[in-house]
This record gives sequence, structure tokens and C-alpha cells, in this order.
Amino acid sequence: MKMTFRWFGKEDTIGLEKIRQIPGMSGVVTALYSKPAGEVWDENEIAELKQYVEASGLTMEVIESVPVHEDIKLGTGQCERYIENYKEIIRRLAKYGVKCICYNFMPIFDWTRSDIHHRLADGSEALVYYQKEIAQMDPTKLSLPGWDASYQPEEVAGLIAQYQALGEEGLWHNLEHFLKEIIPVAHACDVKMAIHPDDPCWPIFGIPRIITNQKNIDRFLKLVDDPYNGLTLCTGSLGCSKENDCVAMAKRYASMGRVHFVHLRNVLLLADGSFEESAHLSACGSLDMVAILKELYKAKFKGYIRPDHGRMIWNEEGKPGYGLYDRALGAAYITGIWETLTKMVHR
Ligand code: DNO
Repeated sequence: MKMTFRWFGKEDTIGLEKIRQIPGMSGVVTALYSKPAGEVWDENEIAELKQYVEASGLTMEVIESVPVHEDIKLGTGQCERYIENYKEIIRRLAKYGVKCICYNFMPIFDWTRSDIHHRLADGSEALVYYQKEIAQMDPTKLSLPGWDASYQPEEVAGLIAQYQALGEEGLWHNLEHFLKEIIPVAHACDVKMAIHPDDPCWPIFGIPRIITNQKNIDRFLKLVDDPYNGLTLCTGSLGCSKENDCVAMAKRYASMGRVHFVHLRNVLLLADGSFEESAHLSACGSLDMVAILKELYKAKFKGYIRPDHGRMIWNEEGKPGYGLYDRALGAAYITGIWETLTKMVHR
């Protein structure tokens, strides 16, 4: 596996020199974050970003994300033009050494939480999802930092109505069309596409979500049965439902060669279906990180891993979920487990 760290470009308050100092770190996961969804990325900007990253001794092989425009997910408007643009972005990124692209197919809302500054018992701050609070929220007013948004806030109400009319099967249909167009390009360019599961992994605000569980992921992989059509195994997104067995999923999809990127984080599941993001350590949440990593290791996983959201600790200020300290602790923890596996487990 290759250990990576999400970095939000030159605007990020965490400098590359700090990321480089985390033991075992090989590269960053980044994007041209200022580009509106649908627009082709400028080649000079890609080249410049790569050069900047590599000058620090890190690689830029994973892009998170190339956002999918709502027109593609809805199959409306400029859908075909945006799909052509998406193919061109893949080609351009490939030219600059990108090997893996993370994206999602969540209608309107990317990852969703009820509070992004929840104080845990140890004094740290974490992102949480409380069912009762979500149920009372007005989705047209919801916006969270770091979202893959491709719409204007005033468009949200109209989009919600369109997705409600489209329904799950309509969304599947549009996803299939998108994949049939882009996967052959990704394959030819040697870029692994890694869809991110829906977070949380159930429909919210009455709009469909489909990358949610094993049955649906099996269906997704068969839509285009090509190794370049793969997954970002995000343990926090899939693991927030007690119906999902992340260990079994890691085993199943990694042994099929369809996991290209892993987001590792832990979640503490609460009795009413709510959850809190916890420290990476297994004992702090509901997931068994060693068992998940062991399955990846046994499947000879060669892709990219990044520690996912961290809590805010030691009075750090910054983008919720994306501070330096707790993610660095997460990375060290994962690297330690991996080293132990390489020395102790025969595969
Ligand atoms: C949240 C992230 C997501 C992810 C996108 C991928 O922190 O995991 O925003 O980047 O869903 O497209």
C-alpha cells in the first residue's frame, strides 16, 4: 500500500513540508479545488500543481475529487458535454502521472453531518450525525466545508424535486451511462476510477443514494466489469450503518482487485442509528481497523490509503475533519498496523 494524505492545495493551511514529515508518507491526494464541476481542467495548472507537490518530495498520483456535475447524475441539460469534459480531464491528469481518481455519485449533498464541532468527552472536536437533528434540518440551507458542490444554493430546492422524481432506478441508469462512457477512457489512460460510497450510506432528505451496501456495490461493479471501474473503500461511510460489514467488504472487493483507494477512519455507532466520528484506534469506535487492514494485506493490496477525517485536537484550528494532528496520528497508527502485518502474517 502507499500511504497518502489529503491536501487542499496551496490554500491549505497545512504545508507540504509538514505532511512530508509524517513517517511513511508517500504522496498527497489533492485536486484543482477552484474548478467548477463540469469544466475541463487547465493543463498548465495540473502541471504546476504536480511540480509544486513533487518539489516537496511527495507524489501526486491520486486526485480527490473530479466532481460529477448534477446534469450527469440527472441525465439532463449539458450531460453529454460534461461527460466529454470529464473524459478530457482524465486524459490530462493521466498525462501528468495521476493513477487514481476518486469521485462520488451522491445527488446534491456530499458527506452530511448534523454538527462539525461536536465536543467529545476527551475535549476533542469531532463531526457527528445525529438522526434527530438531521430530521429537523432544512436541506435547502445545508452546506458543509469541502463539499463537491456543483450547483448554486438557490438551485437546491429544484434539484431535490428533480431527484425525487428520478428515483433510485433513474440514478442507476445515469450512473451506468456515465461509466460506459468514461471507463474505456480511464482504462486506455491507465487511471483507476474509484467511486466513493455515499456518506452516510442511506438516502437523505427523500432523495436517492445508491452506493450504500454490498448488494449495490456488487451491482455497481457489474455495470462495467473492468478493473478500472473500482472503489474508494471508505470505512467511515460504509461503516456508519451496522448492516455493512467493512471487514467482509474489504476482503471481497480487494481480492477482486477492485479497491484502488482506501479512506480509513473509525465511527462510533449509537443505538438510534446516529454516529460520531472517533479517533482511528479500534477501541475508540465500532470498527476493527486491524481486521480491515489484515484483509487488505492478505489480498496483496497495492493501492493508496489515506487516514480519513481526524478530530480537532491540541487546540488546532482549521477545516473540520482535516486538521494535521489527528490525521497524522491516524496515519502513524495505520502504518504501524501495516508493518506488523508484513512481519507477522503469511499470505
Ligand atoms: C469527505 C470526503 C468526501 C469525498 C468525496 C469524493 O471528507 O471523503 O468529500 O472527497 O465524496 O468525491
